[in-house]
Amino acid sequence: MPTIAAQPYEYAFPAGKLALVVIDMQRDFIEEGGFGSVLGNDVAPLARIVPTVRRLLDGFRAAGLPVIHTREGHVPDLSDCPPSKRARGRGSLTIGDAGPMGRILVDGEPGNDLVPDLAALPGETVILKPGKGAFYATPLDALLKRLGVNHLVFAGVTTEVCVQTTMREANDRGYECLLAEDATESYFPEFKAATLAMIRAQGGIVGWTAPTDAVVRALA
Ligand code: C5J
Repeated sequence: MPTIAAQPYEYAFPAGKLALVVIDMQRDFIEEGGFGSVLGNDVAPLARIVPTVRRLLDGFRAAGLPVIHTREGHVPDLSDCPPSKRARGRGSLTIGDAGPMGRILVDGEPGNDLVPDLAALPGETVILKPGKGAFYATPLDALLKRLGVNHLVFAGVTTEVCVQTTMREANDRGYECLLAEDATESYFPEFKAATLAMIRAQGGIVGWTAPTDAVVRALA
C-alpha cells in the first residue's frame, strides 16, 4: 500500500481508493463582508491557504481521484436552519440577512460560492450542508459508499469547527481520515494548533495529519 509521511505515524491507503474532501472554502468565510467577517474575524489567514488547497486539489485531479467540495449554507426559506443557529453570534448581521455578498450563508447567493480559484470542476460533487459536520443531513456517506472509498484527506475551513466536526463524524463511521495541516486554517491560531494535536493524540484517536507536500508526493 502507498503511504503518506504523517503524524502520529505513517498513513497507508489503498492505491486508487482515496478521496479529497474540501470543507467550506467559500466566500462567506474567506472574503470581507461574508459570515466570517460579520462575526468580527480577520479573514486574511484563511485567504492565505487558497494556493495550498489548490495544490492539493490539483494533485488529486492529476491522480484521477475523487474530489468532493462542501459549502455551509441554507435553503432560501431557512427551513433547514435551526432558530438556535440563526440566533447565535450577535453580530451586525446573521444567517439569512442581506450582506455585501448577498444573503448570509444562503445557497445561491454570491457569498455562498466557493472562492474562484477553488471552484469545482465538472464531475466534482459539491455538497450543500446545513450543519457544521458534512455528514449531517447530506448524501455524503452514501456518495462515499457508492465510490467505494474508505480513506479521506481533508482540507478547508475552519479547522476547529466544520473540519474537525466532519472528521469526527467520518471517524465514527469507520473512515480513515487525514488532515492536510497547511491546507486548513482557523481565525484563531491556537484553536488550529489544538485541533491538530487533538486529532493525532492517543495514537490517532480521530486520524492523522500531514503537510500538503507529503500528501501530493504520495499521490504522484
Ligand atoms: C463556521 C465553518 N466556522 N465552515 N463554519 O461557522 O467552520
